[in-house]
Amino acid sequence: MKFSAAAVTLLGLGLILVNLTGFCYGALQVGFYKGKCLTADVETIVAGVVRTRFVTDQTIVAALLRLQFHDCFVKGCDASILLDGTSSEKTAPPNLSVRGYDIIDQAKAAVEKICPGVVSCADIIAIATRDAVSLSGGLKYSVQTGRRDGLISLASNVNLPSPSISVSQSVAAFAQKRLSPTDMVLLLGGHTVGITHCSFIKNRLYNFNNTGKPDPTMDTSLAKALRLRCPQNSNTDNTINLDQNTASSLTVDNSYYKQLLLKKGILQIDQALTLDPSTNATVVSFASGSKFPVQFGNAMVKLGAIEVITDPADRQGEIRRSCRATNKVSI
Ligand code: HEM
Ligand SMILES: *[C@@H]1O[C@H](CO)[C@@H](O)[C@H](O)[C@H]1NC(C)=O
Ligand SMILES: *[C@@H]1O[C@H](CO)[C@@H](O)[C@H](O)[C@H]1NC(C)=O
Ligand SMILES: CC(=O)N[C@H]1CO[C@H](CO)[C@@H](O)[C@@H]1O
Repeated sequence: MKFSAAAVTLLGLGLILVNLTGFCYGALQVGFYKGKCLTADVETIVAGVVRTRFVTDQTIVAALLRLQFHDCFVKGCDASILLDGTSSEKTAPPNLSVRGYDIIDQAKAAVEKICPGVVSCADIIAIATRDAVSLSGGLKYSVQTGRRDGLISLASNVNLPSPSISVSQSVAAFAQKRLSPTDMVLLLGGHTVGITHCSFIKNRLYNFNNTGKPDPTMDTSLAKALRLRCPQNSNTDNTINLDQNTASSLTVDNSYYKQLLLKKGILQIDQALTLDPSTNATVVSFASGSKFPVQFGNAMVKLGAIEVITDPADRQGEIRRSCRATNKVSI
């Protein structure tokens, strides 16, 4: 008895020591900015900017979701995607058509005006994305904050999955970020809003897997309609809704999974989720019932926690003054 009490005390001391030496990183938390800005609430300021923009442009939901995914999958959720520069992340080909930078600038300007030097750009991405999701029919999940902004942004770090990746390759890419196959299926549910371009799916429409034929796993009438929208030898790169249910192509709901079961997935990886034994049951389960909103929120929180910098003592992080540049001359 005595011995174990002493052991517990020792263990406790050890944990305190570990904390003092900074070995244990500060964790993300809900409401990190509560009380940090004396005259206003940080999340309320960001929400106002997002709401105002949403009134005139509902496509910001898709823009912000994709922006957060691309930020978090490359060097963690540290706003590295926002840095300008001739060879920064945003100049890498997969960024092509990533949007929403201006909304983050606007939200940053609004918080800096009231509370300078306090709120990271990485947190603004997470808060703004959560707000956009909730404005478009999704759940207002409790967003975690406390991230610091990174100092490095290199196009050569960008290694994002391609739309024709196989399910097992995609599972592996998400596993590298400590996300499960279920998290992956949920996060790909982000494709319930937004658009893609013909260039990403032409292979499925005309010459799938070098067969000279369309992808047999796509609904034949959808393939026919998309061939009209995406002529084989045209230079115009038209856009296509990722959620083919026109009534909900701007809504964060489970319609994406229902469309997949109708063989109306747009990207190859979307449809592949119904074909692979490691993901097909998950698709079926989210296509019905009401589990999606809560679980999507949970998955977004996990996405937002990838490789974050939270410790102020960590020399790799800072609170940027402008989201487009590091405070010091960049390295
Ligand atoms: C294997 C993983 C993924 C692949 C291969 C992938 C691929 C793509 C591609 C090719 C596009 C179309 C880009 C264009 O035509 O301009 C796209 C759009 C989009 N992606 Fe993903 N994606 C993946 C995961 C995710 C995740 C995890 C999210 C968010 C949770 C997400 C959210 C979006 C959104 C919202 C759009 C529409 C963007 C817009 O309308 O501006 N994607 N994705
Ligand atoms: C594409 O073709 C290769 C080689 O024939 C085959 O192994 C692979 O399974 C095919 N992929 C798809 C998605 O049909
Ligand atoms: C998933 O695929 C496996 C293997 O093809 C199959 O046995 C199973 O019934 C499928 N599950 C669902 C829910 O479709
Ligand atoms: C916003 C931005 O920097 N977009 C770039 C994305 O990548 C393409 C291709 O590398 C560039 O041409 C864009 O300027």
